[in-house]
This record gives sequence, structure tokens and C-alpha cells, in this order.
Amino acid sequence: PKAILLKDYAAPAWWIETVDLSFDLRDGGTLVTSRLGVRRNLDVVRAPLVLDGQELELVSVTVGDRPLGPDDYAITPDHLTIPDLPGDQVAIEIVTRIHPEKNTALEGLYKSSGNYCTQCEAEGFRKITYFQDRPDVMAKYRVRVEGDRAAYPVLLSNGNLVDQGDAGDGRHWALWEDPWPKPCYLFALVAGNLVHIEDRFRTRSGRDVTLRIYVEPGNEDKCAHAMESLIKSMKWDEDVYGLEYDLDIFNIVAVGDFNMGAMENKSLNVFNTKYILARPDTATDTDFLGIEAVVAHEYFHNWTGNRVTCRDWFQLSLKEGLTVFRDQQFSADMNSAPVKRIQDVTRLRQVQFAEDAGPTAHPVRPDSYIEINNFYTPTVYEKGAEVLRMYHTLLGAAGYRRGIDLYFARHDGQAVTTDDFLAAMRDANPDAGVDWEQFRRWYAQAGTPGVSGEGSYDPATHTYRLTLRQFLAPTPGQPVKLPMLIPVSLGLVGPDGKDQALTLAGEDSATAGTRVLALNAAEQSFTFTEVPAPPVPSLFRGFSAPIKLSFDYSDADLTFLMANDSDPFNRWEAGQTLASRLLLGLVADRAAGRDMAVPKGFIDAMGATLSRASEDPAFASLALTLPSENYLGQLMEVIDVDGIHAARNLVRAAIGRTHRDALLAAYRANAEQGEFSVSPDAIGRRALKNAALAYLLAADDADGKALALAQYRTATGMTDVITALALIADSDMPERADALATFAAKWKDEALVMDKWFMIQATSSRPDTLANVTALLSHPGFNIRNPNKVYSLVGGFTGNAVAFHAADGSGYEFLADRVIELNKLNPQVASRMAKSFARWRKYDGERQAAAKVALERVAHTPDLSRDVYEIIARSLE
Ligand code: B3K
Ligand code: ZN
Repeated sequence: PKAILLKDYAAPAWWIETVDLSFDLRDGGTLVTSRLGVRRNLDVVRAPLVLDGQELELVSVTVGDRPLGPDDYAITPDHLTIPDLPGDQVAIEIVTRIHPEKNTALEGLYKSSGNYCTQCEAEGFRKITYFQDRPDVMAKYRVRVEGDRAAYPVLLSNGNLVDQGDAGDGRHWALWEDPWPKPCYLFALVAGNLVHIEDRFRTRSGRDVTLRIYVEPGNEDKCAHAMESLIKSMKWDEDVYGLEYDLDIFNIVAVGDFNMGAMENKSLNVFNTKYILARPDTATDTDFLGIEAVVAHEYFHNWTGNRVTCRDWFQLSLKEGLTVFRDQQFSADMNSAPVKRIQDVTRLRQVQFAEDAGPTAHPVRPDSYIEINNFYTPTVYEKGAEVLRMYHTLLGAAGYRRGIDLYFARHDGQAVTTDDFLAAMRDANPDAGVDWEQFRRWYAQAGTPGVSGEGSYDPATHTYRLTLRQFLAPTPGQPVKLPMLIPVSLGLVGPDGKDQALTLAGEDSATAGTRVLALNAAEQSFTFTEVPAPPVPSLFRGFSAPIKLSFDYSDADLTFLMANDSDPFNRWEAGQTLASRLLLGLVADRAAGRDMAVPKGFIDAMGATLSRASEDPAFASLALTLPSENYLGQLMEVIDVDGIHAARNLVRAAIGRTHRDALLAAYRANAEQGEFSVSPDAIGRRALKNAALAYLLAADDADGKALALAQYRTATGMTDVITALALIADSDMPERADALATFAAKWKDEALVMDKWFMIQATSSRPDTLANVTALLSHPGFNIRNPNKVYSLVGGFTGNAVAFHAADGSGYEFLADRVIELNKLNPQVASRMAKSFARWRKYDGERQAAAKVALERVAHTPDLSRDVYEIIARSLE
């Protein structure tokens, strides 16, 4: 397979301005008729019209009124080329036949539980009809959908329903028209037996919008939260970004078989049921928050992605980084901002930093790919969102908004680049004093910058000198890196625990608080004057840049910041830094054959956090959580899987034993009371209660076990039920088997709930986990064709460090088998699973050897998809 390069981008020789599609949906073959209005692009050299198409059966091609014969065009497995088009403006009709019922890749038009739906981003439209499948070709669509009335009572596409009727023979049709030009990746069609809930939203300029969520019959009672989230998003986008919805109708359809979370098709979002369906007894707090965030994300795409789209797929972060940042801001406004920030940074470190440190590292704006579906990555999404956050930090809320307004004023209706976005931010803020050429490196250079430094206080002159250095390691294809523009949001915390003034040498006296400095050289010193007493610096408040900090804090400094920093993120961060330091020390002790002794100071600090827990239960639950095994692994040169697991469990047990009474008290104080709610407060209290329960079980506490069993048996909300069940499933309590069985019996018909059941077994650290997971592949509730099932069972297992990285290589062998099996069915899901191999070189020799065998076995599989090939080839490089 050949790589596609950013530098090869060229505008198309032809524009397609109108698309008239007609779908004749039938089992055994769907006929697609496409009438295109094409116009020559006079700005480029004359060239034939080359259309993309894959797995299509061509029935006929007509240019003007002339039917073409096979000699009039050229056809390959990927293209249809029509040479010598007459004139500059031509009408073309193309008829193809496709087989959605056989489509297991879930890309293009396919069936999920008997209903037709589409997924076109990134390049699925070419599996529906021949077309210039590229985002810079924007057209107006009219779509006629015809199908059996009884089987598919609901027929949907983008835009407005303009007509419908009876087609005879038990069939009916609907005609949809979308007035907004769009790239074909935003096309959608749904035909099925669906029911809907409905609400309305009046935009601030007075447009009444009908909002509908379509689901399979029986799920109507699980849509309310998604609908509320949609309405909140529409309002928030008006208030914060000044962006209003632009049609009279907004539809969401939830389907059970979907490769990712959801898709922002114009006015017809298609969602994975996971991000729509929720009832307190079926969905966890994480699910409720996930739904709010994803519904918002897809809605926000209406402007950032749809009205202004990407010129080419290298620009993917133009819409994804921006839209993730927008959904993060939204969720922060709807819930607790510090909690949201801590969760987002935890995820960034867990998945994006890991990606940046491995063979699949790539810039936010990649410059080459083999399969674009492999680039819907944490780097493009989450690091992309951090880049947006840095614009916001450097320009302030008002400057950022000026940039956004200019971006839309310039580019509404266009397909543009991340450079265009940067230019709008720059031009709207001429006095910002930002070196934009340097800032641009955040898009171009891969890897996570490291920042190190130290500070010194001079009591004679009352000055504090802070020195910071930055370093960016080479990544694949980028041996040499240049210094980045790194926004450092900082405070100087005085001995009284209060922020001191931040006056740089030569400035007028500043006020106390937080300020943002630009670190733009390899090494830089900042001298603060009028500092009355030696401070502890609080650096990168709110995580103001996606970097790895190593600053020469003493343990006492960190404990001080944990208790005193005015920035909640950095209070949490100080605890995490302290915990990582301690845990890695224990891992080293164990490796050297020394006893692991847990320092009392840390256990006391956790006790202090616990004693303050009632002030902010949500924050406390995060502050009490130790860094994950995966994150600790990233801090090691060679990942000591078993050592990390042992050290972390030892510390957890020590906390559980030492603070038993306080944990029991926290459990009881936060037990469910009153009506169920997903308010931030209620979620926070549940999180604290369940964190306390987990510590009690870590200490093998008898009362804790009894509480877990009682909670499993009597709780009504899924958060409490599944947390208790996960703890039981991870133990060797005699009730384990029975608890797992009663859960499965109760929920066997609720696919999303069963996903959780598979997940908790796959993530257990019991020694029999691989055997259990292997047996579960044959469970009647498991289906390898359903992506959610694969993500729960196989994905859950690969995230389980001790089991997946078992020294005997059994975990790698298991994954290779699944990747090979999935490669034939669904390349996107296969490749997502294959990414778990990527960091194999970070493990010891024995594990590396086993991983290599597994990787090579996948590499030698016949008919390897481009998706899997690209990941495996990069991993082996
Ligand atoms: N834009 C889609 C993702 C499409 C993934 C294609 N493999 C969902 C989103 O980011 O909103
Ligand atoms: Zn998105």
C-alpha cells in the first residue's frame, strides 16, 4: 500500500455542485442512481474526471443524454475515469448496485439489527457510489429513499423532508433536500423500524427547530438525557460562541453496530447506542457524562466541521481538535470545571502521551498516511484540543472569541486548513505579541515536550529566579526538533499558602494570582522581584500546555502544594507527582530484591485528603486515586508490569488498612439518599463512596466485602451495581460466580449493560483472566461483529497490563488471533485493536520476543487490510 502525502495536495480538476441520489433498498441488492452536476475547475490544468469507488457493481454511466459504452471509460478496483467530458458544465448519471446486508466493515451503507444506516467519514461514500470522495468537493444534495413500508417505516436523510409517497408493492419513498453544500463524508441515510422521542428548541433569532431521537422500539425510555444534553448544547453554543442552528430539523439515530462513538452528518447525526441510551438502572455516571459530551460534540460540529470543513484529511484536527475543545469547555460549564480538567488530562496522558512515545507518533497535522481511518487518534483529537486551549490561554477568552468570529467571517461555506485557522487567530489579535510561526510547530512536530527546571530565592534582594528548559525527543520521521512556544500558567505560593505577586524584573508591581509566561527558547530564566518570602512555584496551572514536567520539588514542597495551591488542578497534580515518585521507588526496591516499605508520610497525606473529603467529594475521589498502572509504566525506561502492579496494590492495601475507619465513615456519609440524580454533587458523592469501597477491598477488609455484596444486591443505580460487581469479580470471594451469573441473567437482553459485564471480567487482575476472556468469546451475548463487544472484551483485556503483558506471551498470542479474525470482518476495529501492540519495545526482552512473534504472524496474514498493515508495519519498523 502507498502512502498519501500532504505535499501532494492538488485542487480537483472538476467540482461537483449538485448531487441527486436515489436509493432503491432491497435485500439482495440495492440500486443507487446518482445524478451529478459537474463543472470544470478553470483554475487548474484540464484533466479527466476521476471518481473514487470501491466494491461497487457498475450498472450504467450516462453523460448528458449519451449512455457510455465500456470503451468510453476506464474502471479499476478503486476508480472510474471518464476522459474527454464535453464542455465545462456536464450532467452525469451513474447507476451502481451495492450489498449493504453483506457489509461487516460498517463503512458505507450497511445494516444494523435489520435497519439500514450509513457511515461515510472518512472515505465510505465511495462504497455507495462513484464520486470524488474528498472533503473539498462540496455539493448540494437531494436524496430519494425507497424501501419496504413494513420493514422500514422510517426513511431519513440530510436536510428537510420535501415530499413522500407510496411506491406500490408495499413500498414507500421519501425525498430529502439539504440546502447547505457539504462534502460527501457528511451524507447520511437511515431506513428502519424505529421509534422516536421529540422536543423543540427555539434559536435566539426565533427559528423553531424540531429535535428527534430515533431508537429501536423498547428504548424510548432511555433517550431523555440525550435530548436534554442536545438542548443544553444548542443554547451553550449560542451563548459562548454566538453560533445558531441553521435548519428546522435536527435528527439523531442510535444504532447498536457502530465503529466509533457517533457521527456528525448534517442534521442527521448517527450515534452508537452507547452515547444515547441511558436510564439510572442501566447506565453509569460515566455513561451519563459521556452522552452529554458526545451529543454536544456532534452538535458543535454543525459549525466546526460542517459549515466550515477540512480541505483534506491532513487537516482533520481543524475540526476535531476544535470540536473536542468546545465539548470540553461545555462539559466544564455544565459540571465541575476542575474535575473535568483532571479527567481530560488523565486521559491525555494515558492515551496521547503513550501514542507520542511510540512508533505511531504523528503530528496534530500529520503529513502522510496509508489509511486515514487510522488517524482518528488521541493526537488529532485530544492533543489537538490542547492546541486550541493554548490559543485560549495565550489570547484570553475575548481574544480567542475574536479569532473564532474572524474564522467564520472568512471561511463559512469553505473547506480550509489549520493554517487558515491560525491566520484567523493571528489576524484578529494583532497586538497579542505571540510568535505565530513558532506556535505553528504544535501542529507540525510530533512528541510530548519535556520541561525541566529549578528555582532559587535570594533573601537579600527578595528575588526569585525560575529557570525552565524544554526538550523534544525525535519521533519517527522527525529526527530534529525546534523549540516550541509553551504557555506557562504559574503562581508563586508563599509560606502562608497564599499566592504572591508576580512582578517580573523591570515591570511595575503586579497583583497576586496567576499569570501566563511564554517559554519559547530551549532554556529561559524568569526573575521575579518583590517576592517577600521563598515561594513554592505552582507551574502549568490547569495544565496550560501538553508537556511532561520534571521540576526539582522536594516531597515537602509537593505536600505543601497538595494542601495549599489555589489552583485545584495543581493540588491534584502535586499528589499525583508525589504518588508516582513513591510508587516508582517501590518498583525499584522490588526489582533490586529489597523490601517494599510504604513511607508513612504519603499514607498520612492520603489520610489528610480523606479527612477533607466532605468539602468536595468529587475532587477527593480523584485526589485519592493513585496514578494508573499504564501511566506509571510510561514513566519507566523498561516497563516493569508486575512490579508496578505489586507496588500499587501494596500502597492501596496500606491506605485501606491504615484509614479503615475513615473510609468506612466516608462510605456511609456518601451512601445514596433521596432521589437519583446525575448532578455533579451526586456523581461526586458516588465516586467518593466507591473509591472508599475499593480501598477497603484492596485491604481485604471483611466489612468492605460485606458492603460490596450488599451494594451489589440492593443498589438501584448502575454506577453502584457495576462498581460493586467489578470489585467482587476481581476478588476470590466465594460469591463471585453467583454474582456474575445473576447479573448476566438479569441483563442478557440489554446489549450495553452486557458490554460492562464483559469489560469487568476482561479487566480483572485475577490469574485466570485470559482463560475467562477466551471462554467469553463463545458466550451467547458476545458477537465479534459488534464493535462495542470487541471494545469491551478484547479492548478491556489489552488495557489490563498484567494479563495482556503476561511474560509467557499468551496475551499477545490472543490479541494476534483476534486481529487476524477481525481483519476480514472489520478492518477499522481490527486496526484499533492492533494498536495495543505498538509499544512492545518498552517491555523486557522476553516480552519483546513474544510480541514480535505475534506481530509478525499478523504481518504475514494474507489479505491484510491497509488499516492493519499500516499499524503493524510501523510497529515493526
Ligand atoms: N467525525 C466522526 C469520526 C469519524 C471516524 C471515521 N473513522 C466522529 C467525531 O469525531 O465526531
Ligand atoms: Zn468529532
